[in-house]
Amino acid sequence: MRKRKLISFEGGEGSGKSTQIPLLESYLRSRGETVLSLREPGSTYIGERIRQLLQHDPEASAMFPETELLLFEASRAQLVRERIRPALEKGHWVLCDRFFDSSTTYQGAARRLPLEHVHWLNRFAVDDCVPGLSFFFSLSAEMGQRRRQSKDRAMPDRIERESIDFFQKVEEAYRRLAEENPQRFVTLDAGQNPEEIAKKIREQVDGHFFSR
Ligand code: Z5A
Repeated sequence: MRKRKLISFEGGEGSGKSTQIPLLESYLRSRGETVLSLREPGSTYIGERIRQLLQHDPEASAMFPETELLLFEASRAQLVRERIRPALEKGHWVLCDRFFDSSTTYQGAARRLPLEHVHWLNRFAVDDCVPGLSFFFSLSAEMGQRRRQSKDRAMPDRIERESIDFFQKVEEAYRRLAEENPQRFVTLDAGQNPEEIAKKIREQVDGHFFSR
């Protein structure tokens, strides 16, 4: 079976996902491919409204973890049906800045919601749209926080205000996920320079999608 041309970019905050997505997009376009780059939560009207509520609304600071999970899943369900599945059906590529693994690591591992509920909701939201390849940008939580602070001097959003312990749990959970799913995940050392990481990503994409 041909691999789904859906690639997710996962990892902690500041790990370099948003830097790499446009580089892979340009590479794929240079090969004549049509590419759609998306982010989670967001990338639909409904998803962007949910993003605002989840991250930036000062009145939403008392959100319960269960509510948070359901809002991420609602944004995802909309994104899959409105944009991801139609693009894949046309044979286009979809690059996603975070996808359902973020709910497993942030809401499951760090917020300690029952993993069986998180997995069930992930499946309900994405249906058959599972990535053909997922990159995990591995970086210490401390380094990620420093990078994020140097990029964005605005007030941290609701999730960015969590403790370093929270982000360490996220990083550990990603490591476990990548180990448990070696057929889908490629772990990248996100401490390397951006050009080196971009080269590794291109090599992996070539190997997974173009060399068979
Ligand atoms: N979340 C959740 O809890 N559950 C879910 O299901 C989903 C999401 C889908 C969305 O965050 C938040 O929602 C996120 C998880 C949660 N919260 N946190 N924390 P977002 O979209 O607002 O932001 P983010 O995904 O966390 O990404 P980010 O902070 O924008 O970081 P990034 O995209 O991984 O990194 P970057 O912007 O490419 O790079 C950060 C800085 O480092 C920047 O100045 C770069 O120039 C620099 N950089 C990048 N690469 C390098 C290298 N290789 N070396 C040195 N410096 C670099």
